[in-house]
Amino acid sequence: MSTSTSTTTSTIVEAKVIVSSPGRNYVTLKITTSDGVTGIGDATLNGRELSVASYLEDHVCPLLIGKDPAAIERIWQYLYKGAYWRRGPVTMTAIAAVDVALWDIKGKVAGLPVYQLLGGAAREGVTVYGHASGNDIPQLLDDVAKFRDRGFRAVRAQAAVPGVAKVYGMRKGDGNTYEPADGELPSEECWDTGKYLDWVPRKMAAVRERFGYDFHLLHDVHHRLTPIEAAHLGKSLEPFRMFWIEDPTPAEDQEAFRLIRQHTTTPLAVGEIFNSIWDCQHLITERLIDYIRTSVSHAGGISHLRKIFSLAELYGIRSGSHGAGDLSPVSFAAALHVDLSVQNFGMQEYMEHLPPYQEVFTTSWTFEDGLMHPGDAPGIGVEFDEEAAARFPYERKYLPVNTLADGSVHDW
Ligand code: EZ4
Ligand code: CO
Repeated sequence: MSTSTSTTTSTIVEAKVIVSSPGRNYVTLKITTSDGVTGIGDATLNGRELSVASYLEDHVCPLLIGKDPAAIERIWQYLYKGAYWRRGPVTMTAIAAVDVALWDIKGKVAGLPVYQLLGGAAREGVTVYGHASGNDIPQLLDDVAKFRDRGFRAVRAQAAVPGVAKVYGMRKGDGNTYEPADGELPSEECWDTGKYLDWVPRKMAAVRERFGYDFHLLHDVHHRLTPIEAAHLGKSLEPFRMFWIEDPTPAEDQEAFRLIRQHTTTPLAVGEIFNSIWDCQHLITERLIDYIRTSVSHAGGISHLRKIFSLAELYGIRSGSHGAGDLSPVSFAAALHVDLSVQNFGMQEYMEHLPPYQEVFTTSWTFEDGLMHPGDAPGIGVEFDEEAAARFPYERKYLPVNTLADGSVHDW
């Protein structure tokens, strides 16, 4: 039986997975149609890259050949329902890569940037936040100043915790990245909740004292607290009017957010490790959060992310897409198209990619006065140079593992 749902006679003739490391590992899916149109998607799952590459190469690419590239929703459902084994980071990242590549193709065929296909621009630009960090407060303040001087309207502030050797969010050297997943084997960090809880309000007080309240201030807790500890942190940060605190607790436990919320008016954001709308359902419908931070690449692509954001819109919850450097420029551009077009956009994370990524990915987005725009090139607006990618072979890398002082494993 024919599965074609449009009038085009175009079919998918090739689906290829390219793993490369221009600055860090990226997995890219390239789909080609019988009309010679190509589309690209990002299938990067930091520290577990090859599993998605295999899922695509061994199990998904063969299914795409001969299918109608215009039938994005049908292909999405075919890969999701047709696999029987649903959800999970590997599956949903693979589906996301297919989805984004097909939107890229649809845009190129139509001669329109993807945001136009999604309904057009709902705003002039996308507010992004930069990543400031420092080994102490003066260094952090210098870094915040740099972002403000560049025009950023929002800054995330992370800093070393006195007495804790290595902490999430700290840059290594002068590069833009802070967690390049730096070892052949995982490095270890040692966590101390008490020291952290004492320190964060002092740090935020210093930032507000120096720069005032005329910009958005954010902070990532990175899943490390219990609900009652997170409630304590939220309360202690209320004077500094945070835009949000992100991932306060390990979010498998959606109900935990009810307790945090009963105690604090500091806005809550969560979702970067979620993979589907089902991971967000309870948090959204019970109004337990303020921002949903699912990403294009780890939550099923543009098609699925839009469904999540539409559900959130019903409940007055805004978007805040994950945009760390381990999401390739393809995902980041795709996120900008979604951000520009949805009514309930809140904030977009922007962690600049590491050189020499430009040798492989050519982007058309712009940054001006704190706002980003995906550009008006047809499709996603990112070009991928396969020959250049071949110069940067895959390198095995892991994210760090976190332990407590007694040696037990803690959330990283
Ligand atoms: O640690 O994407 O908000 N950003 C983050 C990220 C995550 C990485 C993990 O691969 O928390 O920096
Ligand atoms: Co985060």
